[in-house]
Amino acid sequence: MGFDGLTSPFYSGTVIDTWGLNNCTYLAGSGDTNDKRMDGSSCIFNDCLSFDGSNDYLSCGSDSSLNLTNGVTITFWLKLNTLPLVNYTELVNKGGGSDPSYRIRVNTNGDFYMEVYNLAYYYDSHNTKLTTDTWYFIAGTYDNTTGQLFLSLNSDRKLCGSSFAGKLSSTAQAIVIGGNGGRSINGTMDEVRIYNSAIPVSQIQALYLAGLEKLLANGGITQGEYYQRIAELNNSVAKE
Ligand SMILES: [Ca+2]
Ligand SMILES: [Ca+2]
Repeated sequence: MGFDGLTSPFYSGTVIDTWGLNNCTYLAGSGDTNDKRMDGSSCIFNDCLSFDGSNDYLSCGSDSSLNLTNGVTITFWLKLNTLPLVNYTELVNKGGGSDPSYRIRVNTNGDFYMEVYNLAYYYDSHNTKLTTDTWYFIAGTYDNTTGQLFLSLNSDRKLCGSSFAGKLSSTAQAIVIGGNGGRSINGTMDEVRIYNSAIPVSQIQALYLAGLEKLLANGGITQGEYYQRIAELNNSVAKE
């Protein structure tokens, strides 16, 4: 879901999913008519969506294609304007409460974590906390055959657990992005992707590199930061 092709001003309505099965409705909260569509140097690829921290989120339905019981990958680009006001703020969340499945959330201190559910919650946070005004590439994978849960921040990939077991629970609850109405981010997201398996680390690194190239071309990062991030990426490629 690239958030591309939206006409400005955009503050509510449909955001197209490229799978075609999970178009989202953008909900901004009553009376909020601020333009949510951003472009150019404010984004990674073409257009992106901003969230104001109050009620803004995407609800993307509960099509059965999103019940990813064998494994899941969630990837997206995120830049926070402020840290969340409450813990458990949703970045991407399929299910919740007594009926969860998979999600990535962020806390008020910048801790972010991936959580999967199979009779019990399995979760762990990344070693690095998120800060504001920085574009991050975040990727989480869970593979039900290995039981491994990985969480990546840019090129820093952490094995969060390897003793989990079994298929993820299905849920009839809708998937939400950027919040859930009560717990919403103040920031920008771009290129949210959800896969029905744990994709290889090489593919995650390629997604990160493609976004980095665009950030540099857009002027979203300095050349110095670009070279630093490329060096970190090359180190991580060598380690894998
Ligand atoms: Ca985009
Ligand atoms: Ca709002």
